[in-house]
Amino acid sequence: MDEKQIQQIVTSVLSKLGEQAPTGKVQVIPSGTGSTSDPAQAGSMTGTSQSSSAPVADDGTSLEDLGSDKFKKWMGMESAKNSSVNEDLLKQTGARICVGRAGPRPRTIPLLRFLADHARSKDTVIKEVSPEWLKEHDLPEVQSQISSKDEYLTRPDLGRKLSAEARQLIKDKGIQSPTVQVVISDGLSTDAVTANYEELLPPLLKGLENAGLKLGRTFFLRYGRVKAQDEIGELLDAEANILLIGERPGLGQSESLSCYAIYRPNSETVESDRTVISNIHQGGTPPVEAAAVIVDLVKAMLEQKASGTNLKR
Ligand code: B12
Repeated sequence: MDEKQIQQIVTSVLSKLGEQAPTGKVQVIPSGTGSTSDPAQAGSMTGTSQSSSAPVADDGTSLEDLGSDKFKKWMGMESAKNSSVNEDLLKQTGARICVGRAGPRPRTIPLLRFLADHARSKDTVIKEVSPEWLKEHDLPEVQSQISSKDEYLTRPDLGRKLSAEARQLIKDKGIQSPTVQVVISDGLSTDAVTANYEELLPPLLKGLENAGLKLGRTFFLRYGRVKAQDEIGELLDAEANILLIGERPGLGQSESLSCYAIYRPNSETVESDRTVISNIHQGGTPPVEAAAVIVDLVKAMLEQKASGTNLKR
């Protein structure tokens, strides 16, 4: 995709949301210089001798980021019949392919990347969204009936219910009978919240506002599970509830957010009443594009007074 096409997409998404096109040009950040499209760099990493395949320290103080494109797009197969096919495949996915092997064992770079991805995934589950971050984004915090990360992981049932304090705070600080109530929750990925917030929340709220909808006050739900959105929606008598929640991370994607949407949630709500838009992150549905998709989804839900399997899209 060239710069002009990217500029056009950004302009059309922003205009859908009722926003002005940016005055400056969209900045394209070049992908890892060591990708296979750069034979000089690739050569230095795929080098036939074992010693040259080790990543080098950039400034003598730290190793290179094993999660960078340079490593994700690393070509580990050295004797492919038609290497251009593999190179083409590599360009199209962040999946762990074309990593090669050293006899029956993984090669060093894919092994290190695997360990780094695994560590990143574990970190994002365990980390907390800091109170400072919430303050900076003016998000009132409420909590489920969970009191620690350990409990969160072992008691999903309690993550689906609000604590007594949370119920009170939502009643006190929330706006009653909104058309749309937005909630953001850490769920299974803290990075999903912090990495996507800036590009998702402001355009989403602006888009809903421009559609003339009455918005509730956005809350942050700590230790949340999807079903907690029903209780929040019911407490505030919201027509539509939108929950943005961190997804279970994979090995290679730990910043993915999902939007679970439901029309008139209540205690009788079942999973098939819910609609999900998943994989919101820079390498999936980009957050700014997701904002436009969610605005359209909300409009359809309100028009049809339905969500989940009852909604025609
Ligand atoms: C874990 C998971 C499951 C688990 C959920 C068990 C559990 N209690 O956690 C199981 C295996 C049961 C499952 C089942 C299904 N899943 Co599923 N699931 C996921 C996964 C890998 C992670 C979800 C997550 O992290 N949620 C956040 C945490 C915090 O939520 P939670 O409260 O702990 O758990 C709730 C959600 O996970 C939710 N949920 C999970 N899957 C789905 C699917 C739909 C359509 C809905 C409405 C809700 C839902 O149900 C759980 C209980 O309330 C995602 C992949 C992704 N990238 O998001 C796919 C994903 C969400 N699932 C998907 C699908 C299609 C399904 C099924 C319809 C498969 C089927 N044909 O039966 C069913 C529907 C289940 C339902 N709840 O209605 C798709 C949705 C595609 C879409 N955009 O519509 C995804 C994106 C996978 C994919 N790429 O295809 N799923």
